[in-house]
Amino acid sequence: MHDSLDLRALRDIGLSHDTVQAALARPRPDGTRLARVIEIQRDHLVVHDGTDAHAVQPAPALRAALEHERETLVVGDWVWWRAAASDDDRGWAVARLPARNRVSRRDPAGGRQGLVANIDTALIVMGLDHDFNLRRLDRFLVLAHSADARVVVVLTKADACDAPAAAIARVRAHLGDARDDVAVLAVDGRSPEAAAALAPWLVRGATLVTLGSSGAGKTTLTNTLTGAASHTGVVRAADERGQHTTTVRTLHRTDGGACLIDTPGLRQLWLDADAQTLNDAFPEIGMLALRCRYRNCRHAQEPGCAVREQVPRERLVSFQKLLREANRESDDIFQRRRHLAVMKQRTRDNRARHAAREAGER
Ligand SMILES: Nc1nc2c(ncn2[C@@H]2O[C@H](COP(=O)(O)OP(=O)(O)OP(=O)(O)O)[C@@H](O)[C@H]2O)c(=O)[nH]1
Ligand SMILES: [Mg+2]
Ligand SMILES: [Zn+2]
Repeated sequence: MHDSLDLRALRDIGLSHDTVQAALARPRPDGTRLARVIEIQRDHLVVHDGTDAHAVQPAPALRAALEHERETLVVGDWVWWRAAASDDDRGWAVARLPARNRVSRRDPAGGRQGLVANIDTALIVMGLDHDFNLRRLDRFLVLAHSADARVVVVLTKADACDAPAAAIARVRAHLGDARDDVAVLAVDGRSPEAAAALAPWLVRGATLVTLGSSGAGKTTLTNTLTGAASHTGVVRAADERGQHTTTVRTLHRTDGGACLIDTPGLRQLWLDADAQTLNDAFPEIGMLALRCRYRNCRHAQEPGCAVREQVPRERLVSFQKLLREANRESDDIFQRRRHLAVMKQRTRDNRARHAAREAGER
């Protein structure tokens, strides 16, 4: 099976060791080849095999399996796909491989919306203009953390800011020593120097994703990192203010051979994170809590609270807000799911009764 997989070409599109393992661990559907989902459109997907892009549709069986698991294909997924009989037809995505990680958020109905999969590094993009917001940064950090991705905070529009170094220092002070795994840079996203600054993460075969609010400069940075050649691949639409805004997630290749997924700004970011993920994303709070006077300290009014003494206030407020949200969300979601299940059963019962009556009348 190794022979029939063009590993060299597939590595160019981000094939990792885990995915090879996953591909070899189960039978390969007849007549299929491996490719990566690089774009999702309303009525089809685009997959890439490292050499060419192909428009495909999810096969009915795959569609049903995903629906059953309440999942969708996302950009970055790996699939087995089968070419169409004629060149004019679309091929079929037949099966999805297990992903090494997934970034997802909650949707208003309480479901889980997958954003991207198989990521190494998240570029959290924040503009050094009105976009700069440490609490929003914390939110994106949790999102990246839930996928176990490395994080680079990219402060864009450094050219339009008086003191980019001071902004970097503010972010660093906010995150503290416990998150020294997070890199923080300030760039002009339009300048080639941005590519040089990000070079350590843009290694061949690595997959990166841009995260950040609308207008932060994600697509500008993506265009700089991928060179002019990929501009045509960026699907854009003018919004009500006549600005270009990204509407779909698309995987691009950078000049150095990394894969970069540009995402639309997330207007509402409901985290798909439980308390454990939050504790992992704010490691300093758990560590310091051991030194609070009271074991069940809530780091609110209690005397002798080491967390309140040492964690920057804004960071602690972030944590507490996200924690409340995580707890409330999980309650809500279970309630909504139960409600949905009851409604579905009722519909099924009604349909069955209806069918029985019709059969009786015939
Ligand atoms: N001066 C300056 N302008 C920038 C920089 N980065 C982005 N811009 C401008 O900011 C605006 C928004 O940039 P985009 O790259 O489209 O923002 P985005 O994050 O992709 O936005 P969405 O697609 O809506 O999520 C554009 O007018 C860019 O030219 C920068 O580093 N410096
Ligand atoms: Mg964009
Ligand atoms: Zn405390």
